[in-house]
Amino acid sequence: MLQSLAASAFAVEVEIDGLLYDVDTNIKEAKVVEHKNGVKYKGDIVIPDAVDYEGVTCSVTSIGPQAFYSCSRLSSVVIGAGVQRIGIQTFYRCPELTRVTCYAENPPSTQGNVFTSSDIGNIRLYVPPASVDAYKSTAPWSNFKKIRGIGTIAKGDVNCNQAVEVTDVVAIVSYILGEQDNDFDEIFADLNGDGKVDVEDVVETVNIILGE
Ligand SMILES: [Ca+2]
Ligand SMILES: [Ca+2]
Repeated sequence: MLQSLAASAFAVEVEIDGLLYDVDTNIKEAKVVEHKNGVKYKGDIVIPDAVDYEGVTCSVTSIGPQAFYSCSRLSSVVIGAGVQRIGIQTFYRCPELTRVTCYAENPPSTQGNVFTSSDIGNIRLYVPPASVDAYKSTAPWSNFKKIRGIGTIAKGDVNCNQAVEVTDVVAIVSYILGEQDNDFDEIFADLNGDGKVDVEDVVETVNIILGE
């Protein structure tokens, strides 16, 4: 009896879809926390708006301190709309992180430097279109290389100028040839979604231009 009372008073730690959370069904909130036993999150991570635990839907409202600390193989993170707070050193030293998508309308409040030792100047940030200005004026979010509105860029528009045209074909070819361009955005260049940018994507871009 005492045990069940204690359990109801505190958040429980639970793994859902590969992410570890502190879930509190009383207040219906969940916090993403660092994985245990040296396991590091890697690849493309999606933090949902909410998680279900024991029949209760809990909003994911925060990402805990050091949750993604030194995740050397973390490539991208999607942050759900419910996240309001991000703890200290949450994305400390994530050298392969190149893309952060944050659905929160208001830039989540941050504790200390959330992105210390990650190459924030080279990470792209995607946020709700109406919130771009807010992120651009709020540190540390304002330090991201490029801040763009989610869904405002079409496939094939790799230089993000709102048109798919011959300059985009040139940009993709240049990228394939190994030339670097700061405005180039790989995700919009992978038109067929196979995870790589190659001649097939050039063909698809040309087809868009030709209206096929
Ligand atoms: Ca373009
Ligand atoms: Ca491709």
